[in-house]
Amino acid sequence: SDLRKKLLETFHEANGEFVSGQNLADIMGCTRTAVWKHIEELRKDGYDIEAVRKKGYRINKSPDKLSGNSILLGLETKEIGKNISYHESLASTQKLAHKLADSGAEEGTLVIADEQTQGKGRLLRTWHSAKTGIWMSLILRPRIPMQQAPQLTLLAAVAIVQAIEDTTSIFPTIKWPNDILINGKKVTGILTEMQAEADRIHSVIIGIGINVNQSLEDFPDDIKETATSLALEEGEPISRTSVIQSFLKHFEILYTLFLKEGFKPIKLLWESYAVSLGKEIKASTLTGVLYGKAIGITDDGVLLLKDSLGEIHSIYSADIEIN
Ligand code: BTX
Repeated sequence: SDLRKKLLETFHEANGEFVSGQNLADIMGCTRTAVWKHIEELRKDGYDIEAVRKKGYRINKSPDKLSGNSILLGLETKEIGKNISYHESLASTQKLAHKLADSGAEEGTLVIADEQTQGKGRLLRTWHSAKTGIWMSLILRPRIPMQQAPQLTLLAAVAIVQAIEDTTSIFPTIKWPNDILINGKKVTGILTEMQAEADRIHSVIIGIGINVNQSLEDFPDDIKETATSLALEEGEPISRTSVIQSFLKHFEILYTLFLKEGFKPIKLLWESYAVSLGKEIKASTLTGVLYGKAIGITDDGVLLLKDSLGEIHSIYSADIEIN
């Protein structure tokens, strides 16, 4: 509500100092009892608000506020995420990441926004990016052959699963190539894009969207049935900062391993989280629809589908439905 917004703004301006109840009542144009009621509401939402007689109220801790500094504080990586470009609102973190990559941003630079107004999925689809999710793009400069870039999508998926397992009691699964599911519903999408020339990679930009503290009403109708958030599954709010820090840590470990030993060790981990393998699936590719059993992924991260005639198809890019 407007009053709540005003209350939060006032606390924000007070910068951690006490604001008296009377002062708050004057600013908000309501009674001190009404102020107290709003304070109770904020407490229920996770704000740690201290009340001291004759001094008033102050906020000690806001729930889940994102900032570059709060992510850096306690971040355990060497390179990944050490350079953060944080914004309250962006059209798309991908777009800005491409721009930064063009102008020489170093490996591990992370672009992150509280909200995206034009979040994008694959194939010109929309990614809904209201506040309370994690919307971020990671800039990498790997010296690998171009055709290996899609493997980084699978690597990122493993790191996200590990981060979710670290920060919640949830065990998510991966659906090839880029969905992370909880109880069959989508909690994360990954969009990997590349800047390259001839066969040299300039940069790989991994865009990641994670639904964290959305409630069901926060999702638009077209995805209410298919999407979920960490908070919805866990039954309590989750700190986005912790999820991001954990993701960056796991990503760096896996990425270092990948650059040294290739995709094989990543593949093993990925398979251990995958739901689609061994199942009957429908794969919609740009050239048509295939039905069959998902029998595995190759060392390159390509999905293998065996149809009813026993023929094996390599699938490089598709949407998968598990039957
Ligand atoms: P995708 O094409 O696999 O999935 C897009 C589809 O997922 C949509 O068509 C819709 O059905 C569904 N969807 C849209 N929004 C959500 C959501 N919040 N939760 C669950 N399902 C949803 C996946 O594309 C790649 C998404 C990458 C998003 C990140 S966010 C940071 C970066 N910036 C940016 O613009 N995109 C990436």
